[in-house]
Amino acid sequence: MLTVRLVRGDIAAYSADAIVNAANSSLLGGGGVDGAIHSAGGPEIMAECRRLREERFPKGLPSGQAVATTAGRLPAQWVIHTVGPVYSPQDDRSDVLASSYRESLRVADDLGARSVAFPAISAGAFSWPIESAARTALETVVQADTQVTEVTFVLYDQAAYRAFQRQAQRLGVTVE
Ligand code: AR6
Repeated sequence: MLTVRLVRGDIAAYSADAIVNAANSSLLGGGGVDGAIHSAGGPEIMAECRRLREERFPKGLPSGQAVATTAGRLPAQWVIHTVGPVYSPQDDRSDVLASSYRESLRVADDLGARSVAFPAISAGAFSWPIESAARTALETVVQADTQVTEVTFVLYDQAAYRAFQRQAQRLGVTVE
């Protein structure tokens, strides 16, 4: 049974078995969630990201996929890095966005993580409209086949928090 929670705040400060980073294909850092995670988590996370690039993803992590590293100094045990799609009004990339959530949960299952915190993937620098981002996020996690028992969406601002509340209500998803 999956419990879904909505909270406002900084995901880097959130305590869960695993937190999800809205990364880019380079895995070598950026702004938004990515910047917050690397700056609070310390250099160990980046060192592991560099190794991943050298050993497993020489061309970068494709969008819709996910990979885990240590969480360094963060309260979480692991960071799961996923690359969401850049929003395009001409091209429906919702399946790639859904895949980022599903693949992150699959990696969480491999780690044995039971609680996972997600940001609103693609809804910042990648320009995904927040209502649509929230709908895909919620519907994908509730339909996922996973051993994870707690998913928390950590939303940075009130607008995102409200959008997740509205979409949960529309989809009939109970949130705490
Ligand atoms: N905690 C929780 N949510 C946050 C935080 C935080 N500390 N900071 C921002 N958000 P974004 P993307 C919200 O841009 O759209 C990076 O440079 C933000 O308001 O972090 O997937 C990467 O390196 C928005 O609602 O991720 C990539 O290049 C949501 O989190 C690129 O941005 C996602 O915003 C990825 O873009």
